[in-house]
Amino acid sequence: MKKQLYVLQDILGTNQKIAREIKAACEDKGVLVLNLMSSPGAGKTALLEKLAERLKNRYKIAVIEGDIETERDAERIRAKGVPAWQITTGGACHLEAKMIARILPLVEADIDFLFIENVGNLVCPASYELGERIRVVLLSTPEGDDKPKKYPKAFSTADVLVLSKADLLPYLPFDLERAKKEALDLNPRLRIFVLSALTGEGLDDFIDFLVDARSALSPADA
Ligand SMILES: Nc1nc2c(ncn2[C@@H]2O[C@H](COP(=O)(O)OP(=O)(O)OP(=O)(O)O)[C@@H](O)[C@H]2O)c(=O)[nH]1
Ligand SMILES: [Mg+2]
Repeated sequence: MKKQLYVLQDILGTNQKIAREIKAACEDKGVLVLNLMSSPGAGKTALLEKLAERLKNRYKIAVIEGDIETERDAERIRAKGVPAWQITTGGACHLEAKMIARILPLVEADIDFLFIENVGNLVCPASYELGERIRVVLLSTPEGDDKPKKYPKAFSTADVLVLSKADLLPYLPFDLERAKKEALDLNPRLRIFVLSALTGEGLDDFIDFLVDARSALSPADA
């Protein structure tokens, strides 16, 4: 048991070291790195498709996609005219920093935003930093308002909570205030956005937040 613990500590320690190197290198270049986490199907790629449409004419953006199998999500992003790299983990339930480090040399150095979509999973990705400045957790309305306290690490380690699929709120017994309160109880510094990638509602506020965060990183050339 003890040996298992040491091995896990070693894996996480190595991951954190690589993640910190990625973070420093990207921030030096003025690249805002975001790590999107959620359970499968909460709408990570749909949100990135919308962000691609809205940001690509004003900013240089790139996307790294994480999935167990298939190139599907990267193809969806490329169809929006934004460069995307697909990592397939072949079974692993999360991305690790070393996987991002392998892709980074392929990504243009002068981008403004690097979005990393993690493997759909509300548990394992929370333990692995990827070099992100901003960690975003999505919770979609069909999943239920009771999820933050059941999957606490995803919410307690995030900087931003996106309550997604807001267009479905009229049809679901999802208590927005309960979800917000549960998440804030775990993490009072969470920024919360309620939005729909389908209708675009709430998207402007989220985009303003992203642009401000990018400016704060590099005020001179934002
Ligand atoms: N009604 C509604 N449906 C949405 C919204 N966003 C995404 N969807 C739908 O939800 C499903 C899953 O969306 P994806 O963007 O593929 O979700 P994901 O989180 O990227 O999924 P994985 O990559 O498999 O983890 C798709 O059928 C989308 O069309 C939304 O804002 N409203
Ligand atoms: Mg996806």
